[in-house]
Amino acid sequence: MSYLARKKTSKILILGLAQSGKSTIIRVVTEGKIPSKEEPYHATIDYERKQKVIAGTELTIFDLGGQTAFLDRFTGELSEFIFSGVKSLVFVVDSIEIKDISRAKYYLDLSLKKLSQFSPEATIFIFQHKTDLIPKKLKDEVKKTINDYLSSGVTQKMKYFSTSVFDDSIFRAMGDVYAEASGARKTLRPLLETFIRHNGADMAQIFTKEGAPLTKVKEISRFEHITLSEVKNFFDAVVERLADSENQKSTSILVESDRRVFIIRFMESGLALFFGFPKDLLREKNEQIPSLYNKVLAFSSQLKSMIES
Ligand SMILES: Nc1nc2c(ncn2[C@@H]2O[C@H](COP(=O)(O)OP(=O)(O)OP(=O)(O)O)[C@@H](O)[C@H]2O)c(=O)[nH]1
Ligand SMILES: [Mg+2]
Repeated sequence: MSYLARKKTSKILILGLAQSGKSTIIRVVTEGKIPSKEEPYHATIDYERKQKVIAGTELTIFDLGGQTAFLDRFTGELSEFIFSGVKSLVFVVDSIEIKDISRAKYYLDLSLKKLSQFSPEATIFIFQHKTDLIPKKLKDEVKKTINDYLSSGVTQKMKYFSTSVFDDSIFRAMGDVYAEASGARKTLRPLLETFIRHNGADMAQIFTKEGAPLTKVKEISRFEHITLSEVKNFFDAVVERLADSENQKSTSILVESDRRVFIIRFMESGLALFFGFPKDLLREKNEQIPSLYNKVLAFSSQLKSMIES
């Protein structure tokens, strides 16, 4: 056995036609910043690699240039190198450039063929992207048309997301990709469920620090009474505080609304914990806020040791 600690690694491919939005998606979800509407387009030459550690797994995201010459090379002479060892493949398709859809389908089919050859276990995601450009009334129809078209003749299971970098959808979709590729869903969720059970949180989620949700606990991780954007505003407040404090690598913040106490904790590992507790339940249980706060810190330490082990 090797004495060197083996780090868990995972490869993610982001693929799609030129200008479908791949590099923008990666920038938004790894930096947490929403771009301006008039962002100039810079084609990706060849491919770019981006590293991201999620819950102890190092993810390598391959942003593959979408110009035809590159796509032909990736699915041709380079296919073994590109498609080997892949954990997740994300195929991005522009919702508006319908004239290009058959070309997108051609490369999707070719990629799926290579994937089944070199990484048959990989999870496949379809991002029907730039949904902000579709008139509201047509959204459902466009979604159905594109997804039906892309899925025709495909035997593998594919996970569909409608996405835009101008709302929460891209964070939810990439959160799912991260959770799947890092194995975080399996490890984080049971821990979170136990915490919720013991402490009566009615809102709970583990995010990347940019705001991509990594877990799914029924009714508790999908917020209806508060949007992901609001959570991200909380995050910004924490980040500001983090910038103010010199040598603090992890930090927490407590916010109260009329009916809830929110506790947010940023961990050194780049994860963020978000909890909401109903005040009436806290009163009922005679739970004091400082003790609740300590429980969140304890949970964070537990998570940290689990991730590092
Ligand atoms: N309206 C809208 N525009 C977007 C969205 N995502 C990306 N864009 C725009 O789409 C254009 C192309 O984005 P890129 O991310 O560079 O495209 P790409 O897929 O990486 O292109 P290649 O590198 O050539 O393969 C840019 O002008 C982006 O600002 C979105 O969700 N909505
Ligand atoms: Mg690009």
